[in-house]
Amino acid sequence: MGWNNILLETEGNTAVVTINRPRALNALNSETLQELSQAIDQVAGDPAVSVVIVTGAGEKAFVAGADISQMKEMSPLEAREFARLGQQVFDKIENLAKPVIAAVKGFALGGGCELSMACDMRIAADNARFGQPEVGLGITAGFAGTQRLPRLVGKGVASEILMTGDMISAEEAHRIGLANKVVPAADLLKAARDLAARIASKGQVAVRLTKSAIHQGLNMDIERGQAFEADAFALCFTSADQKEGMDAFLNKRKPNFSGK
Ligand code: DAK
Repeated sequence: MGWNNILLETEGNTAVVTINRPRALNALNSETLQELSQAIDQVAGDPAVSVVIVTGAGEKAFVAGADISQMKEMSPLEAREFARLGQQVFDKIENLAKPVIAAVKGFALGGGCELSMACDMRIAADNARFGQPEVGLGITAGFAGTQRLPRLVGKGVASEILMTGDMISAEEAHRIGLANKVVPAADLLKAARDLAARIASKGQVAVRLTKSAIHQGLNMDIERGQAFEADAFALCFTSADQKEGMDAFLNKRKPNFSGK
């Protein structure tokens, strides 16, 4: 598909979705959000894709936030449209039945930090800078930063990041659990692909149900979460992957999963 602001490349079982507006530090305007939504639909419907990597083009930024020049001119109704669009796209990523890895180099600010948090995991380049600078613009975070950041790093640390607007380094993001690991910037995509390959080598029915149980469970009390987990576990027993995985273990061979 011909998009202006998104690149989509598939290599083996991994799709790489790149936000491609480097001159505006990949800031998210409406067109970019719409295209991102279409790219996610495309990878969702591609049976060859097991894992998705989301990254930003250029050396300086993952995504420097929602597009301030577009937001500044919005009427309240347009702002609502824009907010709804962003929330829908981020929810689509979080609910995608395939794991999504954010590969973050440079700035991941505001909507960019929030985009990375809608992904299942974040790998940070050593030059990554995360932050929620919205309070400095006189607005609150709007793409669920006030909700996802406390769930990821705890209330106290999230409050400091969201209320000061201060940026944090890749190392700090790693220390507080926002980034899974930090790698040299030149190795970022390779590290993300390596992680994707490790996940893609496992039974995909189980991987997808795991994603769903983690995500749904975080929004439930532990009893309902455990009931959901038991159902997910039971569902695995309808799959060829479960039979293959257990047979391979018992016969001391490597499993050959079909994803079915
Ligand atoms: N929007 C639009 N353009 C941006 C941008 C952004 N967020 N960030 C950078 N740019 C543009 C700059 O304007 C500049 O354009 P030109 O002047 O060259 O035309 C170009 O990218 C390069 O940026 P700089 O010249 O500023 O580069 P520096 O290295 O000097 O500084 C920086 C990099 C990242 C520190 C700086 O650009 C910066 O502070 N950018 C803004 C970061 C920011 O505040 N991000 C948060 C945006 S607010 C909501 C939904 C969503 C949101 C809110 C509500 N609802 C549902 C209610 C989300 C809000 C946000 O994300």
